[in-house]
Amino acid sequence: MTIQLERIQLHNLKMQLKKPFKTSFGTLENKEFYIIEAIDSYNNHGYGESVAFTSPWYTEETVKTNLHMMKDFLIPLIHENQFSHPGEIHKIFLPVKRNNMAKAALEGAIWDLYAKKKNIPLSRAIGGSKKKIEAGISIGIKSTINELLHTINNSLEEGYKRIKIKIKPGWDVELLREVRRHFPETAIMADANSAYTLKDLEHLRQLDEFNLMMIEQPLAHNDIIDHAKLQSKLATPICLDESITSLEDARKAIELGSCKVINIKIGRVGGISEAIRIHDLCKENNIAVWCGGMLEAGVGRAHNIALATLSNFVLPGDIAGSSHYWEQDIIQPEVAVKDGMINVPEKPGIGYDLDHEAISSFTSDVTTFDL
Ligand code: OSB
Ligand code: MG
Repeated sequence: MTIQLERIQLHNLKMQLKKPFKTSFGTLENKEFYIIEAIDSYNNHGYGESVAFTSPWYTEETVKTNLHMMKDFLIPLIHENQFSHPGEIHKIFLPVKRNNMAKAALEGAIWDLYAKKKNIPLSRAIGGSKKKIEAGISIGIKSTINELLHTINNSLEEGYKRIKIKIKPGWDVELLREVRRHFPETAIMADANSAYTLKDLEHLRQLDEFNLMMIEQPLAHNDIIDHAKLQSKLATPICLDESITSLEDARKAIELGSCKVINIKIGRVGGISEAIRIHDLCKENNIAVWCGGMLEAGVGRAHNIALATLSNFVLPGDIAGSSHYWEQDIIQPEVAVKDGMINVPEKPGIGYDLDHEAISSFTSDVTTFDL
């Protein structure tokens, strides 16, 4: 049965992070994004969240390019094409090159709407079966090693199952040595966000002594060749993040031996459907995957939780609880982490109610498209 959308609304929100989040590419202090609300002829409401930042330092997309793409290209494509399943949206969007976060935001709203129509949780609609998922935490670059050690300690007390530490040249070997000295058994990984090149090979080889679970995206955002060379010389598994933007990217990276792990982010790969295909390909090839994060508010976080219920998400993701990021989130109940686990909601769709009062307090602008 075709899904008949009557209206799409783009709610522009701005939320302040509890603490600034520093990476090798810059510092994020607040998050501006769109909540996409898709409404069908039966008055079902589906919600998606755009994940790009205001600056193009992580990938090329921004909050403004997301709006431009959705408004001028992607919503018109939804309007012109018939579909009966969210799995068809990826193909409908194919004429538009890249702009994966804009595509994923709209597709996500349609997935939620579809699951609500079927009266099943989103996790089940995509084929997931876990009842709980493991929560990991991503810790930004701090001013001192002591501050980092304290943050790690607090995160472990809160129950998080693995600690990811952001690194960059000058904040890496010495720091990880100290971290290992204090936390000899903890599951620890490092994320470089493309801060190195192959010229740093000898430097990066020093990381092998710390028994890290993996090193995430050490080299360029668009590279898989040099990562393959680096992986052949490193004992530590390489995990790709920025470099994997599609199923094709994943296939090539696996063929070349560029990584042993892939971080799947729904926004980076253009939606849940492509994320599932990457998950399946990795499973066939014994490549472990985990769900990455983009400092999402509640709606995006709910989509990540649903995705992480698929069977090959065998490692804890960057899916922390709402209170790690926000004084107040935009869903009810908020995402809670208990003993390092998050319960997968059982209600239809994303499984959380929207806190409309909170949403309006963060909203500066709403754009409506009648279809
Ligand atoms: O590289 O995974 C990343 C945040 C912003 C941009 C890129 C990344 C991250 C994180 C945070 O590591 C993950 C999260 O807690 O949402
Ligand atoms: Mg990363």
